[in-house]
Amino acid sequence: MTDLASHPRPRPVDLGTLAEIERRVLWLAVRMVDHANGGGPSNDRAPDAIKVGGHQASSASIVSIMSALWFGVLEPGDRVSVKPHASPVFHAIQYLLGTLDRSYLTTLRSFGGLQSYPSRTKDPEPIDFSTGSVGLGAAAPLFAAAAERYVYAHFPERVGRGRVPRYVALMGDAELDEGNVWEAIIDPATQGLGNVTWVVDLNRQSLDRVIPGIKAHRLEQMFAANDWHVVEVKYGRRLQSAFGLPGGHELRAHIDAMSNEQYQSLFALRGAELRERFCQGAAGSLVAFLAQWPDHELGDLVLNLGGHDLGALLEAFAQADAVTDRPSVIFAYTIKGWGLPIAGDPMNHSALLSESQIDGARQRVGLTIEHEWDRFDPSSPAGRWCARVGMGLRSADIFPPQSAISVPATLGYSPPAKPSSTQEAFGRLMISIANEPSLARHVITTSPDVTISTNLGGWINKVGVFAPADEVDWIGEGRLLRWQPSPRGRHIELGISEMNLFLLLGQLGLTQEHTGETLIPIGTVYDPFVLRGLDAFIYGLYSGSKFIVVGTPAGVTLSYEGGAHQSTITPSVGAELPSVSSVEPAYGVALDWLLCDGMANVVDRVSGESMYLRLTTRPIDQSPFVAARERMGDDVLRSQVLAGGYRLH
Ligand SMILES: Cc1ncc(C[n+]2csc(CCOP(=O)(O)OP(=O)(O)O)c2C)c(N)n1
Ligand SMILES: [Mg+2]
Repeated sequence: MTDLASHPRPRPVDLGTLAEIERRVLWLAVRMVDHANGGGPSNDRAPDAIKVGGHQASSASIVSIMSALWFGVLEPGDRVSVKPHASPVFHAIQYLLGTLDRSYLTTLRSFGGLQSYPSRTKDPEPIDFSTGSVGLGAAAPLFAAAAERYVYAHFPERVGRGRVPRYVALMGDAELDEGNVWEAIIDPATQGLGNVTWVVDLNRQSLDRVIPGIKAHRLEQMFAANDWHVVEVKYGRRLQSAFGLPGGHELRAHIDAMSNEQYQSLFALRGAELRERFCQGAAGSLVAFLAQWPDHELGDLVLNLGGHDLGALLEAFAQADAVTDRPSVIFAYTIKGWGLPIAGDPMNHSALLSESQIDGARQRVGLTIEHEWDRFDPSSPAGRWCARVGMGLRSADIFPPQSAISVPATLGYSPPAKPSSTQEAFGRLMISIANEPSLARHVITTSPDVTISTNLGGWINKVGVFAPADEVDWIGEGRLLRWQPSPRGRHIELGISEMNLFLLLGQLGLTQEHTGETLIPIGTVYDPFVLRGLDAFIYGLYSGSKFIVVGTPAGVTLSYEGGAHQSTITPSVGAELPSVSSVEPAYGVALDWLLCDGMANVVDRVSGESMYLRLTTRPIDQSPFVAARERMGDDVLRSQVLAGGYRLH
């Protein structure tokens, strides 16, 4: 497998130019939201138009991180998920890079325009990961990197340009409230992915409030306990140099001990008032130390956080790159609404700048109304840098072609004479797939600790379990089931997290788009527990992923399993969800045809859909279907099965 230690250092970017780009990105993002809400001279909305919304403060919070990342770090092929409310920042960057046409800047949140949240399937420019349901987009790059690790192990020729791309997630701090984030990092299948970096935009605010007692340190320990490399970008350079002065350590200790609420309240204050609030609870020696800064400079000092220090951010990304044997997380301390009059206001989540505030912001970046949407002058340093970075990043995603995958119309299933169940047939069909190497090489299975009880044992016996490096088979030796983890295995075993199942399936079903190699992912789960992963199921479909999920056993009566194992509403889930065909075959041969059709649909990246199969452990007499085949012939019956219904006599 390719060495993950192949990341070059970030490009040597001029910090002055980077700061100029950062300010322009902020302006464009803020103005896009303003325009969407009817602001500005190009206003063509009725004054009583419905509230459109948009998030200027959330965008401002992450503008430094995203500017540093795109203009100082990313290389072709790297993949990034962007927190939902930073969509305007993302589009502003794509515009400056020359990837997004100017006409889109005035279409945020309008029909056919830029989406409120980054969307793989609906936005006009390439988006690596959709986001929106907080926590899911944050975790997606980790699973994409796990999927890519699998692809590179099985198709080493797919390692593009001799380097393993970065997988970066940019997330809000409140996204760490979502349990799926922790389920993701704890799973053995996501361990050791040194090309993954998460960046937490630590502005200490969520939607409603300043988050009480959010203890970054505790969160950092949770990552470290899961073997993540933790990087902290807490203080900007002004604060760091103040800490270095005699007595400066007291300043640091005072800030570190301060509650989020007290710190956040400083943003509303100026001059002497700010000094008084900041010094509450401080020792006399610290008050004396701070006297060297006049009132009008104190705010710039004590509110100087590292998440807006471009040099500190580039250094943090370099530290993340340097650790290549496990994922990294960067805790970047930021200010929600940074650089705007609403900075740090606890109620700023959905706040919009007034017209005069927009005028002020436009002036601060040196633009007039006539030129407010302009790109940089192409001959200026910022203009040249944007063009150079844009050209480089756009050169990604040209993959060497892959040979066609041919999926047969049938795996030749022959039903047993005695009654049998669809789950039993599924197990036998998977063995048939294993016996067709050209097909099996693209098929990958995964399951949240129900591999054996969903009948994948025979398949595993033939194809083995995936692990990044060879492991000893401690379990299988001398038994019927071989459980031999190795880079050649074709099954990824997960812990009992249905969220992780669907997040992984979602990313396995996008390897064509991310790596150029199509996989046919088949996940198995007890059908009642599909609902435990439902939001990630929806997320995968919305992202345009293609996969097969097998809910088995399914049904209202799982006999001895009792009431807790009844999947009563999953049929309607399957029927209601778009982009997935939901089927519940009764007979083994019907399942054979459907499974083949499902695989062909996964391979068809243009018009194919995902498939949700509900199977059962109840054996039934197969002879009525045998009779139907004789009566109608396979061609007719098969087309009726695939269409969704057929007649038995
Ligand atoms: C699953 C889910 N629940 C709730 C929301 C509504 N929501 C959107 S953003 C947000 C708060 C996000 O706070 P944070 O992640 O800290 O972002 P930031 O402060 O950067 O805006 C909430 C509750 C959502 N989008 N998804
Ligand atoms: Mg936040």
